[in-house]
Amino acid sequence: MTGERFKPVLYLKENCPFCLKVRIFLMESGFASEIESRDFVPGTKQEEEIRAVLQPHLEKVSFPSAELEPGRYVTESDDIVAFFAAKAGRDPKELTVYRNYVDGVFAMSMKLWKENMELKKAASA
Ligand SMILES: N[C@@H](CCC(=O)N[C@@H](CS)C(=O)NCC(=O)O)C(=O)O
Repeated sequence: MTGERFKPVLYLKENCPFCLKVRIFLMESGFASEIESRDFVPGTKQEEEIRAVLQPHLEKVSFPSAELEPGRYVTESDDIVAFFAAKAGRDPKELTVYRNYVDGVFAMSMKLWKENMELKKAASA
């Protein structure tokens, strides 16, 4: 027994827009020091190692992923933010940078991604 408190572990992929959402929330809320983050660059050995850790605990590995409590693994960025927001006693909607990112650049990139998918589908039909 070490007596050390469990810190949630966050698995983040570099340049992933969903991971950036969680990163911004943690930084702006001041909660970043309460978690342990494991970042990786796609295509590296580190990614393989992280996927091997997560695989047994998740139906489908995606990023961000987190072990929020011992043995409790989740993947949805909104669920991860909601968990940390509750812990931090912060409402994400009241965080200016977070809200600007989610409603601005993030929403726009999702819209463009969907449009691109639809155009590709139509072009190949
Ligand atoms: N709805 C998910 C979407 C996450 C997602 O699609 N993440 C991408 C990375 S940007 C991913 O994990 N792709 C599959 C993979 O890398 O194996 C969320 O909000 O967390």
